[in-house]
Amino acid sequence: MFDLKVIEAENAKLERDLDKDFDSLGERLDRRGVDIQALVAKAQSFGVAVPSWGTGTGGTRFARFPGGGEPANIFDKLDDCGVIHALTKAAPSVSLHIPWDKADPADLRAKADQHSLSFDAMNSNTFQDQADQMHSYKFGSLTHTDASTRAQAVEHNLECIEIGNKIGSKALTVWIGDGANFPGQTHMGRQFERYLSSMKEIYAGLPDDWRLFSEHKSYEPAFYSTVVQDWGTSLLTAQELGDKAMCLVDLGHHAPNVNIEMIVSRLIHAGKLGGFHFNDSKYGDDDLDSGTIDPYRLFLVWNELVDAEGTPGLDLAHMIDQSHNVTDPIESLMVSAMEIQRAFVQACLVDREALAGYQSDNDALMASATLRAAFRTEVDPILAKARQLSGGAISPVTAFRASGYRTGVTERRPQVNGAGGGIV
Ligand code: LRH
Ligand code: MN
Ligand code: MN
Repeated sequence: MFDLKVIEAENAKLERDLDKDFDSLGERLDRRGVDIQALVAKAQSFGVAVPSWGTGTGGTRFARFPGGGEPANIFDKLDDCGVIHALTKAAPSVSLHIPWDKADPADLRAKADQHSLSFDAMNSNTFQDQADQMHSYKFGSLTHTDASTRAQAVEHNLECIEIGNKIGSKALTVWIGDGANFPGQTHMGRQFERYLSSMKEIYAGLPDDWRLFSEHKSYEPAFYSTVVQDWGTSLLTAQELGDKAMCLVDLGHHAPNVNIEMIVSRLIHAGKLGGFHFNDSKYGDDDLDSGTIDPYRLFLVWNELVDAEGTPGLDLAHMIDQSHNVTDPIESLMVSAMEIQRAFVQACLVDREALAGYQSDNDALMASATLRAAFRTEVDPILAKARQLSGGAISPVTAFRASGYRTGVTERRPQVNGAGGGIV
């Protein structure tokens, strides 16, 4: 178990410096007419869900190099998520992946309660075959040409809803790898129609207070065409299904240089933005830690979200979706949660009145400078103060390392063999 006393002990070493940094930032923000306490409250209100699958080393299709104390099952994963939240106070929920995390719902709830965690969207998996499965997804799942294979994939999604319902989740995220590797391999129109009709069956099984998220991705594992390849197809799907169907944007699921913040803006306009999978990427679906490659893009996405705050019906599910190959997953997830929180707080700093004025005056230089002024503001003391006030660690990574948690779980949990590929 994680020893919470370490937080107090580590915080005691950093408190004085934090107070000085906080006061000095407060003074500077005051000159800009910004109340630092209001920003602390904003930071404290922030939460992002941790992906259960992110707590283990992901690996690539070439290799997986597990670290010590890899979680052996969902209960270990929830223990790790508990540590992430205890230290950052920014990750109060977990997103499960079925069947990877399949377990007795009562046990899942009990373990989550132990760590004051809740469950965000459930994720179905019809992109892999499972050992006990009758029909293969090699040539597709919800869009397969064979009706029994489609029915099996629909049934799996309904089971995810059933499990989720028992543990307090309120959404199902559907991402499928269906597509084609060769021109001519599939009839793109008929394949999409099969997708819509399968999704309608899933939608019909959705409880009234649930939402169905469709997640797009441009390519991989299909390399010529993908059924739900972009936000256009995702939006068509959500519009055809009904009010409870929304689009989920995974930041890594776009071609390089795509203007993701504009996609966000369009989906908000359509009333169909449901949630995010946060991560960062350089080339494709790299699943790198949030804010490590292009923090300005993350900020620009948050700028759209903060701008749209208060839009009727806008209720976003914020989740991380990362894979960690060379870092301690707990540390990476903590840093990512804090980077996403940082982008949110920086976006709250945008002088929106001034920006609107520059936009209507066509003052491009000052409009862009207004955004950068917010992005360049060092908000570390705000984030650290928010954590401290919420009972978290001023410096989560330092406290985690001081806790000896990784050494403890390395001794307790079975050693994992690195042979074979990893989770995509
Ligand atoms: C697909 C994806 C999707 C899956 C997860 C493991 O690339 O982003 O969200 O559920 O990875
Ligand atoms: Mn994703
Ligand atoms: Mn992905």
